Amino acid sequence: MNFHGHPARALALPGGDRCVVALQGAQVLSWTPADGGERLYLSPRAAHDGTTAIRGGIPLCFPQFNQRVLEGRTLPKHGFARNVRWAELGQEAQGEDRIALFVLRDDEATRALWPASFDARVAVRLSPGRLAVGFSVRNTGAQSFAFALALHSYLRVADVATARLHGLDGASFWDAVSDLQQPQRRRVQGGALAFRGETDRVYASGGRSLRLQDGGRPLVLTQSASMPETVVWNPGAALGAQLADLPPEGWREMLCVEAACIDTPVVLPPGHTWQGWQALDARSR
Ligand code: TA6
Repeated sequence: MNFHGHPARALALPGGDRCVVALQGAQVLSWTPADGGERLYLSPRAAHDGTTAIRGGIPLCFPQFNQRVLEGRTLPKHGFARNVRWAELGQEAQGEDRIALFVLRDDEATRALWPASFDARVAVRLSPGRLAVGFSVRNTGAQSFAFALALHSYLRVADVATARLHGLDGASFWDAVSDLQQPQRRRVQGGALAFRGETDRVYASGGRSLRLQDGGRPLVLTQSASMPETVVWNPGAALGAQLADLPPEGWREMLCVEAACIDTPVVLPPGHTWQGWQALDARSR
């Protein structure tokens, strides 16, 4: 199928839950639980040329986060996994759930950017009221390699100014807006997180379950212990206006809450596999 210009695959449950995954980046672009509307933000101005990063959904940042340098090489911002087409391995049913599996292996183009032999998989699991994205990577080469990653989820909110993110009270964080020149500086979150202007923080969230309150629509976010950080990003009006692939008011309708493994890159020895996941739960509780 084609979804807003992106070659994609759809997953659907008999109860009405649905999600759509682009082949580029194995990136979830849409998730609509049966008893509600769209829960992910996809910019109407997102590129769909097959190689430019798609602004919205759940991009996978791999093998680096933002513009950090790994193993002496400068990789593209947020790595290359989100810029390339993944192969679909198929779909399967497990109980009430449906799972779609995608794979990316190293090739000449990836090795030119990052000298690693790998087999990376994305598993998108759609359950009633719930969406989980799992990522695994196996080192298929003879040398260890290091990587950082994030599931850079763009959540749809009615108005970011009234949204609140609960669950990070007491967690330490690094603020990329105010402390960019002080990478070691840490602050501590007090209470729920509200959004006034540009927000770009890396929280040591260590297994906490978070709750995004957006009007009457709560969303519970969980992530694997292998992803010890949560990045919270909203560009605000000024930076939002500079992003050509975001409409002028688009920043109001999105909030990125990203499961991440950034501060200490993973070092993966030959033959070993690393796994991580993030789950979004819209079931009322
Ligand atoms: O996750 C937050 C962040 O690293 C921000 O600093 C911001 O740059 C954002 O990701 C989006 O990056 P992108 O390359 O997709 O425009």
